[in-house]
Amino acid sequence: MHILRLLPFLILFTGFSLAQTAEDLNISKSEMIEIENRISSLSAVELSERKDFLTEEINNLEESIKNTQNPSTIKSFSESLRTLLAELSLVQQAIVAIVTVNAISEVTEDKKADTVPPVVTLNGNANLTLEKGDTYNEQGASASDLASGVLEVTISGTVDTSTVGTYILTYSATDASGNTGTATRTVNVIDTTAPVVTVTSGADTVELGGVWTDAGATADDGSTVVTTGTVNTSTVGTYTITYTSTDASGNAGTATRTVTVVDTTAPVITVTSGTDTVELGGVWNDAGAGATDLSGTPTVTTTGTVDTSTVGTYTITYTASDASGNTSTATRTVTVVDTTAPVITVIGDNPATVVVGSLYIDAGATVDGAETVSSTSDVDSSTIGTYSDVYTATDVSGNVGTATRIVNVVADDDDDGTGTGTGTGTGTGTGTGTGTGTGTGTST
Ligand SMILES: [Ca+2]
Ligand SMILES: [Ca+2]
Ligand SMILES: [Ca+2]
Ligand SMILES: [Ca+2]
Repeated sequence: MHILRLLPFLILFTGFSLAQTAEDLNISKSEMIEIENRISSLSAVELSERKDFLTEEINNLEESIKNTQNPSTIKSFSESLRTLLAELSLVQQAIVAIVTVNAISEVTEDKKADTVPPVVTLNGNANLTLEKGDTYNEQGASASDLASGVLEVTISGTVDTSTVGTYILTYSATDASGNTGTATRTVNVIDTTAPVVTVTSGADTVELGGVWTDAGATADDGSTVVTTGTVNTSTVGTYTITYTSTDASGNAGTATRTVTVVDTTAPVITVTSGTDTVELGGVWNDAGAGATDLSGTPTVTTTGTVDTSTVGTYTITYTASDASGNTSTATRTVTVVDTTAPVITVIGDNPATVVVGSLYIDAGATVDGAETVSSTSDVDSSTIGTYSDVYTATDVSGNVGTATRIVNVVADDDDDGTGTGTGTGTGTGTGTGTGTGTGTGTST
């Protein structure tokens, strides 16, 4: 039993000189010192009980991890597992140290039968962490036994790097006397890689008022893709669709799609029906034009003028513009016409009376426009009868205005055959001119 009292010394200075470092055990130096201090006060029996306890706890934790989907719970369990595995490894190391000293004592002092199991030493770390999908390389272990020498190591357990989880590999060696020594390696397969989300190519420019269909996205690990964001095809603009995929370990990957709603369609413009034939000198009112567009009511501008003082054909152009700068035009044709004939006013008496034999002078006529008045006359003042002067004026549009003066050539109302009388007459016409007329007669 004196061996047990030597245990702290053996563990700290002899046994542990062969043990793994804190780094190997995946724990901090302070954690390792804390565990060592705790173990060094344990007896061989207590160490054995502690080993059984730890083994059971580890098995329970591993079972819990397998049955848990929640990534944060798995993380917490894995943290506990890591500490327990480190302690188990140190406890086993302590036990090995004890049995080794025991064996030395037995071999050197008692020459008893071999009751000491082989010591199994791992090649590489006792705790490994691999990313899901990595390759696990088995580094093996060696075993030696004081009585049997170097022994073959049997490995049990498997590592599936395609599945997140904690895997325990057990390395065993049995000596010639049937004593079995073991060592374990813990391999944690974790997933810290976010899914890579790839946006499926689609038609992402859509006409205002059109239909946009989301081509979606895929995750490289087959995780579900959740889509957020909307596209309002009734409003021109740029929209972002976000695709998010979260794997079972809570890693999230995202990708975005930009969708543009454009308006490339010109407004529809309609000329409002109006009165578009206007008399020269009259008033024309523009009935305007209306326009519609999916983006809202377009502005309509009008160009062109109508000069109602000049006969002719005029074009009015209406232009409608939408918010995206698309334009439509429409035109209206306005015609200024002259359908009004010149108005002629006869100057002087109408009818006019002329005594037969006297001189008849045409007093002429005026016109309301700028036209020239021409006239014809069939008056024969030497012969009693009814005659007429006909005045005519034609405007530039070919409208003809006429007026007629009736001229009555009458007999002298004196029946003695003589008489005197005077008469004057004036005449005006276009241009300048004067005319005089005299009449003579006799009277009693
Ligand atoms: Ca042995
Ligand atoms: Ca992943
Ligand atoms: Ca438009
Ligand atoms: Ca006219």
